[in-house]
Amino acid sequence: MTDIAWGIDTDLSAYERDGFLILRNVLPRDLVSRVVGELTALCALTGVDEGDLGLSCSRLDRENQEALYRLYLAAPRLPAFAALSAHLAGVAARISGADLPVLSIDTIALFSPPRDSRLAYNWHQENSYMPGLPGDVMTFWCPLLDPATVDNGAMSVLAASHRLGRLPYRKISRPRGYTDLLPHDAEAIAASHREHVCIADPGDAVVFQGNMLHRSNHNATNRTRVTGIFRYIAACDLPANLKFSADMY
Ligand SMILES: O=C(O)CCC(=O)C(=O)O
Repeated sequence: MTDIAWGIDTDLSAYERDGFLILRNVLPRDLVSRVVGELTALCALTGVDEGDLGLSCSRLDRENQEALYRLYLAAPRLPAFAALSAHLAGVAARISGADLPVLSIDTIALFSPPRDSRLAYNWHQENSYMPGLPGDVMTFWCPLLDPATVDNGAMSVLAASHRLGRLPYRKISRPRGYTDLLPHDAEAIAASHREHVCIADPGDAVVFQGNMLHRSNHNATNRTRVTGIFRYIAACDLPANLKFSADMY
């Protein structure tokens, strides 16, 4: 099973086998609501308020991408976002199983506007973006506002692709400074692995290993999909550099 309810006796073995797990109801609902409330208040500071965060972000993407970018920068600094990160660190510690602390690498609010190609990522491995880290990065992907569906471009993963290890990649430049690190033979790998579209509700999380191939899909709705991304490593070493930034690759 890769799709399980989170609880004290949850069987986590599929994380090793398939490279990912869908954890149902792993986030406290009141905390997710607080994140949405704080994000909505932050978004209103841009002067755009459609009375709905998903529609406001879509309008910002059309009319003021600079303001949407500033919202993206500020969002992970919100107190409720930090509380979610602290909550998931406990889950990460349990999944990693090691008797060691877990380090938070970064926290991101991903805004995925309709009909967007700029913020939609092709197949990639998280580890490619973090070459300086000593261990495997564990990522939690959490729909925050609306359920993640096929229509709004929920993330896909390729089951068991983490077993391929770190793959060589090509850098593909995209508009406005974005870079894809596309593994060689990504399409052939996609054809030979089971693609799983991560349909999930706010409160659920998909947790996956650093070498798991995954990508965004096209958002065909009029609402921006809002996702929290939380990344951790087990502190198996004292890393020389915990920065995760574009200048590392
Ligand atoms: O939600 C998405 O669009 C995919 C996110 C993703 O690829 C990532 O966080 O690395």
